[in-house]
Amino acid sequence: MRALLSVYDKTGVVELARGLVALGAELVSSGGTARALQEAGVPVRQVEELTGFPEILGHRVVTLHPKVHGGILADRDRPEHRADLERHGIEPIDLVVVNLYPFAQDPSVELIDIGGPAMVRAAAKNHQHVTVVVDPADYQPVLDELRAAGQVAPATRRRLAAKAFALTSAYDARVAEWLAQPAEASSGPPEGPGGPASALLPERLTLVLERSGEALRYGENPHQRAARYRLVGEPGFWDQVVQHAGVPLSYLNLYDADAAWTLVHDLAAWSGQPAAVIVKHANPCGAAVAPSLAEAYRRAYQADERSAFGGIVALSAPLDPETAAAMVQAAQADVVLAPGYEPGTVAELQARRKSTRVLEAPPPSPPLRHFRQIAGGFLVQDPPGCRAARSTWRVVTKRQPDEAEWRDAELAWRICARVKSNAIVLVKDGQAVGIGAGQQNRVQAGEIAAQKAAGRAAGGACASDAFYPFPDGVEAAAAAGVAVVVQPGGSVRDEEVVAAADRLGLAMVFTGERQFLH
Ligand code: 93A
Repeated sequence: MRALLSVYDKTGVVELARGLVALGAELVSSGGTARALQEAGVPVRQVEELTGFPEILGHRVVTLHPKVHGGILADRDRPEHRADLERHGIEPIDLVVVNLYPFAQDPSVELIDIGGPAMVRAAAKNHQHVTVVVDPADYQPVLDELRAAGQVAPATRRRLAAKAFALTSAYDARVAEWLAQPAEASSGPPEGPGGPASALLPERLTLVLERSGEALRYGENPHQRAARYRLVGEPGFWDQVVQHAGVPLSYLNLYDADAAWTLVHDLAAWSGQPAAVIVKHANPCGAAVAPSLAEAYRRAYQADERSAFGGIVALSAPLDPETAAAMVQAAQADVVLAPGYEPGTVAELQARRKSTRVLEAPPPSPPLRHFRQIAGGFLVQDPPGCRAARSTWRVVTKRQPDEAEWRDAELAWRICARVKSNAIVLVKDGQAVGIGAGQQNRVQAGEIAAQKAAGRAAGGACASDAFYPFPDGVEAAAAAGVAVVVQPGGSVRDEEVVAAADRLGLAMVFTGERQFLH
């Protein structure tokens, strides 16, 4: 057996090489990989010994040679291929181990790998005779198969070939996306909200996705099939989440947990305090910040105890015994997400309800783009969320908010940005006391919020995700007792709306930024 190893990421390559040598394989490697193996005392031939041709153009041409590609592509079952090998002194290559220049991390012309994908595609094409390995996670399973059976099974070779083509197509898609940007915008990574490159949406988007794990039990409803996918070559957020207890995650668990985790981190980062969020049907029904996590949780729960049943609870800090004790006294949760768990707290949650999914998660990695499928295509936009900061907001009433009112207004606004439209959020002292979500008119969203607040919004803040088209919404906010209203502004009737706020003794702040969410 002859193996060709050419890897940018040298993780695990020495162990793989040792294993292959122990099985009697001859190793051939490009410059850097050969050096790494030699330093580890593993016998290896340089590619240039095989080809009789040195690396040229500062590593641009290393393995691009008929002696390499002939050795990979030869169909061993065809006499004319075997004759070609013989005539040109080409040695067959049975195993190709390659990983590519990290173009995605630092896009530049020099990091466009040419020789690596060429070998990967050649080996994948000839998978009937050649094994291609592009992922260090496959080193051990391949070694195991070789040890057990003396060869890699045809089904494994086919699976690895499919993985290899998925990798090269994802790789080329990134290059194409980068090149489609004008040169001055493409000096950094291809995406980034707020960055110069994001001024343009890419002309072409090729997403190569792979299923992560087994299919989910079902989709939103039992008659819909579902699975979670991630971008090829980029282990996603959910691949790093550790489940400590509970039954497997469902489609809706993942959807709601994503909303809860994003919001709780936003609130904790903004406030500098522990935060807790409870989500139902993708909308927060409770959200609070407080000096302690237990207090934040209690206040998030008390926001809407009825809706919290079976909800997704997200905590910004590791679960401590006091918070766990509060949680087991409250309505049962379907999912709990936290950055960690103090000793005993997982068991306490489990004792409350065995099936609750208890998840330990890293900080969220917000998507760079937001996709929605419609008939015949996709809508693509920048991800939702707050961009404008308080420093750019404008008080438009005679009355100015005091500092406590400002804080409540900011919190109400941040929560409102994560509630499906039309959304009205009432906040008092760091706690959402009434959340009106997903109504087709703003007044009713306000009525629902006020009804849920049941008098608790007095002296607090009201946020509206879009402008008030009429004074009636502001009158409803005043009836709920709030002291300040925060909204984007921009209605043709702004003057009437501000006059109503003045008449009602409210402070009103314009953010200049709408927060529709669907
Ligand atoms: O510059 S290349 O496009 N030209 C080549 O001929 C070539 N052969 C292998 N890049 C090439 N490679 C890449 O070099 C591999 O894909 C791998 O990422 C890296 C390994 O180089 P080294 O073994 O010298 O560290």
